Amino acid sequence: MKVNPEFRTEEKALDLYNGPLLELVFRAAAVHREFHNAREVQMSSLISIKTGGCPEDCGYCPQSIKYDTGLNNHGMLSVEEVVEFAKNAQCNGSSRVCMGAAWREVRDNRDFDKVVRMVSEINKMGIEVCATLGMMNEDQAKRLKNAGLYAYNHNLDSGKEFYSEIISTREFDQRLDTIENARKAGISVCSGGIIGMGESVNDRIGMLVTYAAMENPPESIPINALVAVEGTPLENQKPVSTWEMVRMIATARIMFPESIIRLSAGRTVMSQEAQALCFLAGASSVFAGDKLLTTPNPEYNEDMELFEILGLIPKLPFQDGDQPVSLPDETITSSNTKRIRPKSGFSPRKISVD
Ligand code: SAM
Ligand code: DTB
Ligand code: SF4
Repeated sequence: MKVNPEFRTEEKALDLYNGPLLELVFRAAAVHREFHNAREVQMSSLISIKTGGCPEDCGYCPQSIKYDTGLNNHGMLSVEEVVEFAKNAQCNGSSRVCMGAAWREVRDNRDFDKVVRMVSEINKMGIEVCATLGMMNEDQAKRLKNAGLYAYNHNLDSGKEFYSEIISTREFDQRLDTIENARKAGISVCSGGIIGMGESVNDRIGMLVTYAAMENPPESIPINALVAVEGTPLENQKPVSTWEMVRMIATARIMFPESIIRLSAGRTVMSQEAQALCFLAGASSVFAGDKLLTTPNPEYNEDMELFEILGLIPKLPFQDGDQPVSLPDETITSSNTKRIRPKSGFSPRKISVD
């Protein structure tokens, strides 16, 4: 059962979210045990392959060019750097590596060629590869799939009404289009949201109901607590309480019994007890490693200590789907590049103009 038909409407889902907390957790824990091995936690390691300088104005994001957050921007990492990161992540028990780029959208240029190579190399290591690169069209999604991409992360972040209050440079419906393009290419979808941005409970539920209306809801639903970064418009937001996080996770677990519910950003300020309650409420995944994209995350050793206390174990890769086959990449981009006139004595080279 991908979506629980009982909670397809906003009214029903709201009742569920607002119900007595311990009843909600109890029910979520039961659903979790019916559909999953509740001892297993899927660990994903995040790496920012291109950091900062993003033209979008997402009010929560330290990587937007519109806000001065003192971030150390960097251009594309090399394929070797990313493969090295993936090897470490695999040794530490991660079953998935997720590569993030501070892009509005994927462009058919040499940076994308590089991402395709990264996907192929990491997939061949026998670990799930995810990417979060902004908007992408169907051809780009197919190219990533052919390279061996397992999942694509593209969050709706909140309900449609609240969306325009935090982002003005793109539309909610454009997010839906990219999710659809990933689907058409046969890529597993990771899509969720952030709580604590000043949205109402209706906005949170609005997002979940949008996923519930999809023919195929996301296989993975990250629930992030806002990391309020100085310099962003949301820098002074009051932190979300554990109870709100638990309610959101439990509601998502009951609505989407088969999906991975990911306890995502915000764990550095959560106690072990609070995280334990989130696992009990049906969270089945975390981001592992001391950094998310640009902000801190619990150290690997801290997580292992928590897993030991709670009797949790890392989930192995490809338990929910087959490993994709990495096909040779035939689309090496030459558009968006132009030849520059060589100075005497130099051989011609190409520069990117995107
Ligand atoms: N640029 C791409 C995009 O927006 O889809 C990919 C990277 S973007 C940083 C990925 C996701 O990180 C966002 O959709 C948002 O949900 C999450 N995120 C960004 N900043 C955050 C913050 N300060 N706190 C919590 N989550 C955040
Ligand atoms: C998701 O839902 N959360 C992750 C991942 N998908 C890409 C990102 C969280 C980013 C938190 C802020 C930062 O570290 O820059
Ligand atoms: Fe850019 Fe993504 Fe950050 Fe928005 S969330 S500013 S699109 S990197």
